[in-house]
Amino acid sequence: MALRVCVTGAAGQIAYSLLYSVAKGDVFGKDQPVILTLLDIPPMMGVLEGVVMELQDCALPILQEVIATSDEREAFTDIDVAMLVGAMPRREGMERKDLLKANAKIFKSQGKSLDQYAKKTVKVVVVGNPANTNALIAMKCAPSIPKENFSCLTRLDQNRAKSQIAGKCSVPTSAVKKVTIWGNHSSTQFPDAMHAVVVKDGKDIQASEAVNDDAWLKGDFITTVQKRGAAVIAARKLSSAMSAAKAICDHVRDWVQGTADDDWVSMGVISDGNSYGVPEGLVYSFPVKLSGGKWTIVDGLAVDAFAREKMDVTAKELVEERDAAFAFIAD
Ligand code: NAX
Repeated sequence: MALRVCVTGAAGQIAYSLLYSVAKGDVFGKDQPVILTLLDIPPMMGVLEGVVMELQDCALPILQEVIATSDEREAFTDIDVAMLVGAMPRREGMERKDLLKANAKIFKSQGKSLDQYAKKTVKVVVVGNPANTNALIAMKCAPSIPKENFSCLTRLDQNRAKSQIAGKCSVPTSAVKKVTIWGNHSSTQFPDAMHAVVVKDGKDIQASEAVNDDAWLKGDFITTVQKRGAAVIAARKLSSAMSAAKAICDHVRDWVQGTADDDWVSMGVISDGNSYGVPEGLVYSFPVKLSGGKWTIVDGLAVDAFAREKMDVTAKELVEERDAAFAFIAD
């Protein structure tokens, strides 16, 4: 049976990398047929037609069908996975609250459509910013779908953090494990290497020992990861796209296929009020283990005063975003 996978923002730059990876089997396996449903807004239908042509021209063996549409019902009907990449971009002169309002409207509508048309088992990853709060809105507007099926992407931040540590220790990224991103996918996020492990000369050692530079781990490491998106924009004049697409593939692949026993990943998931002092009812990025298509928050990690302060700052921002966004969708 083919899996139905919806990608929104399908005419955009992240989707341009993402669609190829999904359609060639990077996420669900090289033998798993997929049907892609591509959603974008009506003015982008011409561009989307070009993307469809290119997908056809890739002649990919597992790509069974491509449906391009601006109709949420057509895009979401019976889907197994939703990659919600499309969002209203921040335009010049736009205040943060205007951006929140425009996106609250989009994710309210998409949440309702998921509720009505998608499979109840659908797995949703929200990428479009503000990703955590957009995921929360979609979840709230889709009460018939379990809350656990909604997530937001912080895997790009995790990959960035992993790569920074690997570079510092002169090891491949595969040798860095248990890196955590806490909180919001914004500049308040807390990239945390305190529990991370680096494999060096065949042995697992604490990242703090392998890095051997506490000032860096508590300073430049954190700010580099927090500001990496802005650095890419400054250099490329466009926001991260190839790396974002790769991270979406990593996120969904691990959700479906599971994490390794000796590692965890970060994803934005609903907080239950019982984990690490994070208020209930936020989509907050936690360290999670994945198995059988389900996530569990890694518990029992020690949180020192330094980490506590950073985890609270990002939680506070998410509470403010949530309260503003909920006021908008109540209209
Ligand atoms: P683009 O502007 O290239 O593409 C976005 C696409 O979404 C456009 O084609 C647009 O027409 C479409 N769109 C807008 N409203 C829509 C709607 N209601 N339904 C369907 N499609 C709609 O942006 P791109 O670079 O692809 O980035 C997409 C989103 O990802 C942005 O919101 C961006 O901020 C966010 N990002 C999130 C990241 C994360 O880690 N969570 C990292 C990368 C990226 O910055």
